Amino acid sequence: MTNTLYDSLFAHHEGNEAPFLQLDDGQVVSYHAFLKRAAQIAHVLHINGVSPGDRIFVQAPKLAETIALYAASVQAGAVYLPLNTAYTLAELEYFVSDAQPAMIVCDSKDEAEIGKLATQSGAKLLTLGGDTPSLSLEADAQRCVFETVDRAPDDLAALLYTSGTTGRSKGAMLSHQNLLSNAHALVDLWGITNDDRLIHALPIFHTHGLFVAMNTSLLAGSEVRLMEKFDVGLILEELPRSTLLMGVPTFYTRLLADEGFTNKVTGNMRLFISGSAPLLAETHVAFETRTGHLILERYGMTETNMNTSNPYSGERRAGTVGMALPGTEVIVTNPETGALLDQGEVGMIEVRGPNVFNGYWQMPEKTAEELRENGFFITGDLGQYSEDGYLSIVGRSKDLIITGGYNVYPKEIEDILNDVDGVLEAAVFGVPDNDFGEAIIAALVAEPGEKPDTDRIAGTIRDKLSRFKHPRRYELVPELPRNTMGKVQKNVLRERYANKELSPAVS
Ligand code: MLC
Ligand code: AMP
Repeated sequence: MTNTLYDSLFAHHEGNEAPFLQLDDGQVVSYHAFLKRAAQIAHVLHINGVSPGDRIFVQAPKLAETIALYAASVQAGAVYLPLNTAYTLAELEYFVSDAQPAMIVCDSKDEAEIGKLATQSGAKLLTLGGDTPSLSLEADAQRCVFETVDRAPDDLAALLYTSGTTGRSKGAMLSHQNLLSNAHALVDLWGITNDDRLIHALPIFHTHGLFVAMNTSLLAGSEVRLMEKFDVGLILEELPRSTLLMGVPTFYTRLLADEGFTNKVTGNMRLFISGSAPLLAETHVAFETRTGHLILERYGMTETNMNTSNPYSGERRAGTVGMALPGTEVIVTNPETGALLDQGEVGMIEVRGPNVFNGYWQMPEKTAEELRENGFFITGDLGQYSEDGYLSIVGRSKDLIITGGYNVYPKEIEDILNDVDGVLEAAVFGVPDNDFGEAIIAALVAEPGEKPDTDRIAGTIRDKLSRFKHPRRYELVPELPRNTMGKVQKNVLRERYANKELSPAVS
């Protein structure tokens, strides 16, 4: 047995002095130096008791060291579990209890708070970032060579939590094969090589920034301009010496809103890729008019990595997500019967292939509901094929809001709002937003004779949920619209509030 994921992404760079990561402070980390650091960190995992298959729980800043921790986790045969840096302690508590990690790695500034979680769960705590990060200090003392742990293609490499319609997050179990097959497909399709220089401004705790962007760069040996966060000014500076940008639609609308974004600064660029949320056809057109470049839109999800992509060489069609990746099957079925539908008919998108995950962590019933025995994963996205084979996503059967590329399940927010004194019931939904694509609104029905205080409610939400999940507005309504079955009609609420001016964010 070997560890093909480690060998393919990392080991082959042994001795490669070419630049891998270029950081905001100008520091450059070569592939060779990166590998040595990853090996030192793999020793730290080992001596702190991390065994193959153990989860490493990571809520850490976007640093070269954090990416080396990901590499070390793969090399040591562990399961990498990255978490949104916006998550509150209350949110993290659930993930720790569910995943039972052997190690927690957090930002040094959060050591005291997250230390309590580590103590409760019995996990070893190490830190990254700041002046005296314990993981880095321990790594400094280790050897730069680590004997790679054998892993089979089906063994887990990562556990990524996605929120669920029931309000409870589910851990998607991603295998070595899932990650590697997808990286190969994308590198081939998008023609990524070691001549590329990627502007990396996405977070590194989700599929997009960690796997799509980082794994493809590692496989191809590209240079990565690692930005701590998305910043229009910095991107404008870097574009003339870069070739590739991967982003969510907000990246592109924000770039277009800046006059400095011209065909001059994009002259050296080879490819702009968009995904994680729908790219409006008007953004696609405005982008081409301004720069001469056609954004390449692709479609994926946490459970499946990438499923479809517009062609690199053929027509990139606005409003569509292109065709299935080579090796992956993407079909549209009748949501009730599962029967295959014809081109032009709208139905459930289902996906099968080496990219599709192994199931949800310790949730066999949920896995059985969404992953068919024949291997097709029921995505919850509704789509339609054109006659010439382009897939369009036309809606979702799941009650999901996507804001700036982050998924938010209304149920999680509604559960908290429904528990607030004076609130009879709540409905949370998304309305179109120029910047984030969708913005969150909460409609509240008061208990008879009560008048809920929305500032106090916003305070309750603030303590419990990440900032990106906070409703931007609360609306007190006499009742929620319902259909004859008694189900709340969110489409009616969405239409009712779609064109209303959003008041400043409630924080
Ligand atoms: C930040 N805020 C958000 C937000 N991001 N609110 C809603 N939705 C978001 N996505 C909050 C901030 O906390 C801040 O709160 C206020 O909104 C304004 O913040 P900002 O400074 O304008 O935001 P910024 O930090 O620039 O972040 C915006 C962003 C970021 C779009 C760059 O959200 C981002 O990087 N999104 C990418 C998400 C991603 O990687 N998704 C991939 C998932 S994988 P305050 O308190 O100041 O008001 C996946 C599979 C696939 O979906 O197919 O790829
Ligand atoms: P996540 O669970 O964060 O992986 O988000 C996956 C979801 O994002 C998918 O199920 C889709 O609903 C959505 N998504 C991803 N890419 C696109 C796209 N290009 N267009 C529309 N929706 C997308």
